[in-house]
Amino acid sequence: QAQIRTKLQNNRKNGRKAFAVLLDPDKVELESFPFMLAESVRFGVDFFFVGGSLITRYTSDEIIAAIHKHTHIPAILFPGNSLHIEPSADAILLLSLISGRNPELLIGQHVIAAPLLKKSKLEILPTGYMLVESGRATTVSYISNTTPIPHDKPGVAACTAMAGELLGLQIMYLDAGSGAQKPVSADMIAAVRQAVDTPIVVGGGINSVEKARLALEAGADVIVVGNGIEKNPDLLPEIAQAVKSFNEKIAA
Ligand code: 1GP
Repeated sequence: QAQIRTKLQNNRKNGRKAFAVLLDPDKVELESFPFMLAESVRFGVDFFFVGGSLITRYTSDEIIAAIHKHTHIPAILFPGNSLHIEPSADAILLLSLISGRNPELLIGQHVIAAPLLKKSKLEILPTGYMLVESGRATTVSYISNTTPIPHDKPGVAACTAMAGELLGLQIMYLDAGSGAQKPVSADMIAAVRQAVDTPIVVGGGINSVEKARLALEAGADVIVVGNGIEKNPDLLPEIAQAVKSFNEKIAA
């Protein structure tokens, strides 16, 4: 039942890191998609996050069907709003946008989604979602109508995560937004790591092995990469390898 949560908690206990690839239905190329899925299996991608703030082209169900056809990697919804719920996925990051003060994204959409989620077989992953300022306006900051946490205020992020954990949220997701100019800083990840015991997911602007390593060393449990792989498919095996060697070092 709670397979993904259990995996995340066990990883957290053992210091193991995980690699999630973000699949934005607006950016996936369906022709080359099976190859990308095969690469993900080959290099040990742990999770697919499926979603985006705005979906205009393919719907998530096409993407999820392909994931299920070609892999056993869990497809986790990363929804922009309650319209993005797709019951054929394996799980959903039930995001509460705790860095913002927009009640719709803190609780409003959740009320709308609750009966649907209760009926579905989706594993629910209650997640404190924190947007972090990234050097330029991202789609998510515009669409969510919220002010992100300033890049150089790790203390604000730490207190926000603490509050989220006290409210019972089980995962903290620090996101600089897709295509961010600067990813979440190592200082901020480390401050959140010190503040809470939950698994920490970090994404947005991780477009090199170096940036991935910095996030892992600072305390990220899961790193998420989307844009970087869309632009340079070789980044998938490279980052997968970096995560793997990180885990091998810990095991040794
Ligand atoms: C965005 O965390 C994700 O919500 C991933 O961002 O597309 O910049 O990798 P990128």
